[in-house]
Amino acid sequence: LDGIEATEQHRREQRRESGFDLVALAGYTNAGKSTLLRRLAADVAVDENEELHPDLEPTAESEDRLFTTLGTTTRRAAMDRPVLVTDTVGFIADLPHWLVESFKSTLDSVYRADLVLLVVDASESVEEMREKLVTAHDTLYERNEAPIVTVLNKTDLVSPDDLAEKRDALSSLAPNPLTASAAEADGIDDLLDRIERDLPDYEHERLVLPMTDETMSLVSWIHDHARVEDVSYGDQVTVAFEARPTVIEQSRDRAADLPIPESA
Ligand SMILES: Nc1nc2c(ncn2[C@@H]2O[C@H](COP(=O)(O)OP(=O)(O)OP(=O)(O)O)[C@@H](O)[C@H]2O)c(=O)[nH]1
Ligand SMILES: [Mg+2]
Repeated sequence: LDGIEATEQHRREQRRESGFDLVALAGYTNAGKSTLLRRLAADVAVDENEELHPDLEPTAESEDRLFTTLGTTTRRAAMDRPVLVTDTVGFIADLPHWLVESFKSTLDSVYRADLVLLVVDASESVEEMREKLVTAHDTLYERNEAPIVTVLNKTDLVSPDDLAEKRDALSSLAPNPLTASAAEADGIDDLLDRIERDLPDYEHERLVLPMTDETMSLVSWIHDHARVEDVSYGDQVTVAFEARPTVIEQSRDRAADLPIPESA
């Protein structure tokens, strides 16, 4: 698993540097994430490493299915802004306690996403939906500040009245949700618009750093979290980059914490 994780992390970093925003699909198993991904995707697959699990049947038992999307599928979204959408492992209700931590470690792409689409099966009862939303939020907020957009999927299975009722009942957990039917390709354009609108805007920053040992680790942190435009080394290190506002704030804090070299 470590190997897969390292490779995927490397790939994500390359994509981020080449200017892509990362959107992750999260939610319980069977919510419709993979179906939705196919609807959101531009025609060309960025990569599909499904060959990692060539022997898994779609009907495989849930223990196997936990890992079916571990070799994740990532596709470019069908929109002008360069956005990649990544499918993830579905949460499983009543996951045994001992499995929870290893499950969370498979959510790396969610934790690094710029925006999370939390997909919920709207044909389930309000109680079920509520419980799943609460658990999903707990897991997501633990490690990521990215905006979460809730998608009530499978609207083709729910009457308009029922749907309105469910929206109301869940409004505090899922304010402003989107509704979609991935199966019938309904609501997809609205979803793409919303992604475009809710992705945090990037801001420019230029940091001038003292040349110390710790500086290099800050520069590599910036590489991991931002789109680096230019780095120049002299008596000082200058880094110009674009990043989300929270990343810029963090980079400034880290820069302020750098030790000042004695010769300065
Ligand atoms: N009626 C209906 N069925 C849907 C819709 N979206 C997905 N499905 C069906 O729901 C089932 C699960 O869909 P997937 O896209 O595989 O769900 P998933 O969230 O990727 O599930 P995991 O990979 O197990 O986490 C499939 O049988 C889909 O055909 C929808 O909008 N309406
Ligand atoms: Mg899936």
